[in-house]
Amino acid sequence: MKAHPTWSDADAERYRRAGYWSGRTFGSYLRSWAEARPERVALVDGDHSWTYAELDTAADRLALGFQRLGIERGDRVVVQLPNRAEFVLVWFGLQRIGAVPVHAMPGHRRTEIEHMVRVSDAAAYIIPGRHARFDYRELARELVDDMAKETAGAPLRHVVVCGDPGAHRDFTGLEDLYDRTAPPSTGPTSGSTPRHAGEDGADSSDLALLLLSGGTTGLPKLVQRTHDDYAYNARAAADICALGEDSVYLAVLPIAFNFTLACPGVLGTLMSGGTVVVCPDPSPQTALRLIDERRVTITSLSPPLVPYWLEEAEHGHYRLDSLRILQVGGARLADEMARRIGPALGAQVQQVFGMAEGLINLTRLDDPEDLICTTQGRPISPDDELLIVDADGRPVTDGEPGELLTRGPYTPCGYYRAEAHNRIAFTADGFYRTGDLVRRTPSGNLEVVGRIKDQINRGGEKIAATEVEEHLLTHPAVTAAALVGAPDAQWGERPVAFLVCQGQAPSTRELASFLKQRGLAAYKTPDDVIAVDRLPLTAVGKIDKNALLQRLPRL
Ligand code: OOB
Repeated sequence: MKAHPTWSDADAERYRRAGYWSGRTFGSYLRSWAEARPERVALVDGDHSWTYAELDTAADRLALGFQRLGIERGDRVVVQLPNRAEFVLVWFGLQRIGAVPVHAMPGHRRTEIEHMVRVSDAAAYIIPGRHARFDYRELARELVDDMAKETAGAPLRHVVVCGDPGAHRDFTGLEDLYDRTAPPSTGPTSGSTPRHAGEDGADSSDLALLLLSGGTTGLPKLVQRTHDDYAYNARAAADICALGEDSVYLAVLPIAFNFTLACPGVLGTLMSGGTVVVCPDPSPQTALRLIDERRVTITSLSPPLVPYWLEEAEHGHYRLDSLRILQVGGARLADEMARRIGPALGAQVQQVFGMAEGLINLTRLDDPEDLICTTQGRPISPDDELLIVDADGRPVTDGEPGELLTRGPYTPCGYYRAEAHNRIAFTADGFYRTGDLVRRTPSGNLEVVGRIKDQINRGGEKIAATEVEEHLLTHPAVTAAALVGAPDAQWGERPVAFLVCQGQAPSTRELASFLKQRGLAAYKTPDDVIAVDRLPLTAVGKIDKNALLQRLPRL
């Protein structure tokens, strides 16, 4: 019996028969890639590189270490690593034993991590030591100690530090897990030794990873992705981008982000026999230098980074002629910005409208220029089903805007352990309600024209308004709160809090430090605070956020 809701048997059968679902796990994929091309370079990080054979061996050795810790098939492990080769090594090490990485972003803090650990009932939490002036060991320490004091629920059993565990003697260094005595892998036929344990134990319909959804109501939900669906996601995207052995993918955005990992990203590149280059920071200088030095052919960005890249490229310090595709997605790219990319970088822009929940839309490399610059692409699978509906759930006339609902071979039919929410987020016949307003153009490509979900998209980073509002309400001076997305030239939108207060309203800075104290990720902090006497309500008594948007000072 599966512990997670999934596709109907009939759909699963259809997707298998169509060849979308390969019946393979990521652990076994890596083994077969290593057999097919052992000496090719799979991964590059700074001066270090790993061939496919070395990546396979590293995954085996880490898998053994994880097993020694007591991590078993099906166990969930919260992974919060920045862009370093270790992300990829750890990810495949977990896959090899059938454990399930739960992807946290480097910017997440105590609130988000605790939520992910609790919902997934995680056996372990994997962190860097210090990174970007933040000590993740301190966060882990607090969490472990607080959870140990509780009588109900399982404690967090292990913290693994990719770096120095410091004074925390109960934490494990990733280095110590890495069993160098294990012989290099010799292929799947030697599968009786412990280092292969679990490799084939996992089933392709099992959970392969849990992704955090952008969230709309309450706390963010976890999206359950299986080996079958996620591998198809990566492969279908890789085919559309025509990836092959010569492809070199630069991972600029966090690898933990679905876009960077599998659209086609890291996994699509490895499936195609290409090379993944890890970019340690998203600054245009670092990224463009790596494109030059490593002859990068494809990379992905969120819209706010694009102008910085174009500006840096104009200096002409770098050879960028290897770059074929620049993917941009996560938030709406302005048409004008899209038009500037080709001439400035000499690369084809590809718009990507995707979601952790599944559906990915890509503009095609041979779409007319105008379509590429003005639409957000079309689905990657012939079996992605799309409905565009009005407020009553009725399909709109083609060309009219409406909410996008979707179902298909890589869009799971429910969130992890969220029965009540699933009944709202999915229709009775398993369509996911995206909350996005789209319009289908005559070409079949989609244009994202707005959103009906209560979410703020800050340049690709998603902020669930209600989650932040609940934190705001815990401030002693605040009696009512509403978070809205104000138009912003750089970020597309930025979070602004309207507060009704007793006495003096907190300043933006005070509020930022208050929310930091509460362990909320910094990107969710309101950029501005506006004190009001009361919040306007709609006819049905909900906070009228459109009316609040009208009250924003003009830019
Ligand atoms: C990606 O995934 P998430 O889960 O962080 O966010 C999904 C939401 C979408 O529902 C939509 O509201 C928005 O982000 N979005 C876009 C967009 N791409 C995503 N809105 C307008 N234009 C676009 N191009 O953001 C994601 C996942 C995989 C690939 C790319 C992006």
